Amino acid sequence: MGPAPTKLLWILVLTPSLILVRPLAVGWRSARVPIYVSSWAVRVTQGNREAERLARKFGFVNLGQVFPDGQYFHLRHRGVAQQSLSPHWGHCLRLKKDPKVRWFEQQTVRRRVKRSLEVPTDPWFPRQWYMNNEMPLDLNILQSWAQGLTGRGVVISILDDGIEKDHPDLWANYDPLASYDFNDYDPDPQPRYTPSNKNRHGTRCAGEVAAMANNGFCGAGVAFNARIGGVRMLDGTITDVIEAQSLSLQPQHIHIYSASWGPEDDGRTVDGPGILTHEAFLHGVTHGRGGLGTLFVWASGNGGLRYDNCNCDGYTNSIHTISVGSATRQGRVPWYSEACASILTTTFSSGLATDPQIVTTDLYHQCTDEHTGTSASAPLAAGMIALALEANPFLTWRDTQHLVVRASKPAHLQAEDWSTNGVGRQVSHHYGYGLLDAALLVDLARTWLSTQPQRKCAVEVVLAPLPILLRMRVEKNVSACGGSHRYIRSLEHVQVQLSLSYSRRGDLEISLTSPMGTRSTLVAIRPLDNSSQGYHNWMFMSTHFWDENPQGLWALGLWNKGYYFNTGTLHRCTLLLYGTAEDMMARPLVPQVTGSAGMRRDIKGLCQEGKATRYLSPEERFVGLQGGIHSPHPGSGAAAGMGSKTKKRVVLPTRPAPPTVEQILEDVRGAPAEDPVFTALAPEEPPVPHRNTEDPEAQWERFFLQGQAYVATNERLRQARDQLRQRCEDLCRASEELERDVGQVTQAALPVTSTTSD
Ligand SMILES: *[C@@H]1O[C@H](CO)[C@@H](O)[C@H](O)[C@H]1NC(C)=O
Ligand SMILES: *[C@@H]1O[C@H](CO)[C@@H](O)[C@H](O)[C@H]1NC(C)=O
Ligand SMILES: [Ca+2]
Repeated sequence: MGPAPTKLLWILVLTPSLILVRPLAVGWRSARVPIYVSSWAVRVTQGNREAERLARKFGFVNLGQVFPDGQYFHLRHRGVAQQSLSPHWGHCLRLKKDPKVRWFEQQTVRRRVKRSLEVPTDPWFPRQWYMNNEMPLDLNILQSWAQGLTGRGVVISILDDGIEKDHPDLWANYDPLASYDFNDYDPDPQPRYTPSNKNRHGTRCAGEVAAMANNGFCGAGVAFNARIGGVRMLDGTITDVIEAQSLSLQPQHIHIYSASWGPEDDGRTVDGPGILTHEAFLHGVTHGRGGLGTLFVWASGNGGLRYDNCNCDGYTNSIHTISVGSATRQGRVPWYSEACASILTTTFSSGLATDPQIVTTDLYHQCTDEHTGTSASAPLAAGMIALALEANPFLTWRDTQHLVVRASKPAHLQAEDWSTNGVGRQVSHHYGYGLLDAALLVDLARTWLSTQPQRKCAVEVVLAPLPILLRMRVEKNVSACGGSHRYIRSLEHVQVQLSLSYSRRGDLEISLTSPMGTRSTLVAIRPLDNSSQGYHNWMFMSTHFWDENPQGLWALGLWNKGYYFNTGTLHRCTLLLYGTAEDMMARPLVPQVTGSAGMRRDIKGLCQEGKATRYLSPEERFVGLQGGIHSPHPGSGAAAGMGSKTKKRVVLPTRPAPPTVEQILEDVRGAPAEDPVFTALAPEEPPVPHRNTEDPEAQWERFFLQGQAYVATNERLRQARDQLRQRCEDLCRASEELERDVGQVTQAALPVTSTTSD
């Protein structure tokens, strides 16, 4: 009945899902028999002198006091086996007989499972105020880590001025396949070192995403187990070709591209992607990531001081990018921040000199706490999205945006323009939907079912030229392509394609009001924009109508807010609605997996209700995927599709009563070979995303089924894990009772023995 054979059996049974089971196996083993080690705790009243005397007399080594100034001493005996299944009767007897010994106990191995809310030990982590729970409303990243999500298996590339790939806090996560140098056309993205360190930007952004954790250096990245690459493309002449090549580097390998650049933030430029770059975005979202779509995360812009507006920047303004704004620690709009209708979400960054900044890796193997600007916000969001992708690898590029909308909260962010849109969400031109919450994002991601294929409905609002008046409103009653296969019930992005001439472009404020009454400013006045060029087929974009029903009266507003004698002509205006025929607000609002939490012990070993439930690591997830359940009724919802089917396939044991000592002793003789829970966790090959040529409907059908199977399996495994955890806890408790019993037996036996021996 030694521990070896049973342990072996456990390994055989448990290998499929090591991460899940490792702590449980340990817990189980401790439930069997106490293992005695070669040290004793001894209480003597007369302090160290008495302990020394005891040690000399019986051959112990005195390892000193357990508590300072206390009576408890730690003694070790070199002549005793390091681990033994029985206590050492001889030494116990001698201590028992010594009149100066008030109490003693031979120590046993206490197997303790580490609790999940581990805070990284990196020396600069305490300075990472935006993610270390130091403030009540931070990015909630510790909570996602507590669920075991750290970006494992996700690949991110920073498109910037290079990456110091041998940096001590980056090298282990560095991914050469996600890296390239398009400035020198070679595979090495190492930055070019200059006296002013101007090429430190990419390295700083990379550390925010994936700086290594618990390595005793610098801080920790948001997704510290993700793979990180860098594309060097900003340190030289930038062309459409270079941008397009950078954005389409390895689209089957890289999941997320993070970019913190764009046209000059000078408050007067209206510029966007060229033909090739536009094509790169389009190709990325349709073919990248096996057809799920590449994720492009973009910084909104640093033109705040020049009253720039990021809707005049065709990169952040693209429906294919997730545009990220910034907030200071105090929850204010930073001085550099640009507002616009295309911002989707916000993370923290620097503010005034008195505000703390972002901690990250720096050139020359250094660490900095002075990373700033909107450039610092986008990588934080990219890291958080990596956590969501780890939680659910089947998210499409649009699913991700849906989730970001739902996981962003106004929190304590201050702005003059917060307003409630037609589906009841708070939205602002400074922050989009607000501060991104990593824990909420991953919770929602886990149970999210793929959205239907994107529909696009174009509505001509103005065909014949109209003179632009001082303040005018152009209305259009829209059916949202009702009655056709392009009909849209729930909006995602809304674009307005405009051609107009105007004497001073920056004086014209343009707004769009939806049938549900949401007014979004497509461009605010830009005092420095004195151009007389107007807009030529410029695409404005707004995220503020997300999930609204587009049917009804839309209104384009044009308002001269500058020079009274400005004149102009509105040549053309097309409203482009994107979305699906599904009523997205009819989906369940809350994550469905917050149910039964397992019992857990706190640091003191007390049993208590667990707060964070740990979900699947990639290993566990892939184990689960192939055993997935394909509901014959797409649309019936995750919970419904899962429930009945699961129970037929896998008979989960009902929550067991705490086992009796006899049952535990039975367990000692060998774990059951057939455990219904583990049968459910049979290993399979992970699915490999593949390029495909299927039509969008078929592709969506596939994503939907995969996603639904994923959600169902995830839920099933969560239930199984909760039950296992409960069982483990029961066994731990019973084991401790057993240890106590054995202790009492030992103590009780000693006086008897003492009369007959020695
Ligand atoms: C828009 O058109 C629909 C259908 O023709 C009509 O029922 C509705 O009253 C119109 N709305 C407005 C505000 O004109
Ligand atoms: C706009 O302003 C800039 C700088 O103030 C000036 O150089 C330029 O000539 C102006 N352009 C027009 C069209 O007025
Ligand atoms: Ca570190």
